[in-house]
Amino acid sequence: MSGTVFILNGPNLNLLGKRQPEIYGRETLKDVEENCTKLAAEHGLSIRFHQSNAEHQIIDWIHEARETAIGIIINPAAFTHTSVAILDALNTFEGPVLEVHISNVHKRESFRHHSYVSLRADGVMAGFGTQGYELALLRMIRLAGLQPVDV
Ligand code: CA2
Repeated sequence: MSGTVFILNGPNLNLLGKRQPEIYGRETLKDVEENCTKLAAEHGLSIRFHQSNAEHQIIDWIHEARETAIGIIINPAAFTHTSVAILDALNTFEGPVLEVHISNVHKRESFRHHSYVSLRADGVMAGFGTQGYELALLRMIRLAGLQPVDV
């Protein structure tokens, strides 16, 4: 394996696939983890996949990633729109950061249009459903230098 990518998920995403399928689809977070694990392995990467409803836990994982990860993919969920603390933590991480939203936040309520995390993210996926995680991982594979990158 040539590196580890942290995939971090914020509050209520443990309910993925179990509630509001019209917004978030039918795949569970376990399904997303399995898909990402398989894709990462195909490219010689490993992943650490986590979800928490607690802001401090997400910050602690970002700190851990500083020591061990080549990149972070994060769906901060509602903390996207509120958390300066998660932004500050991400600003201490030196590798690529990709932000994922399952839904198209720009098509939803105006309070979802602003993201603190986007001030740090190198790229943002929104509205691609749970496939957005795999698309972000493919981008991470490029950024990690495992495939050529143009921009
Ligand atoms: O679209 C996304 O991925 C969001 O990050 C999801 C957050 C929301 O606050 C953001 O604005 C956009 C909410 C996550 C809640 O996840 C659930 C999943 C299934 C059922 C209920 C909640």
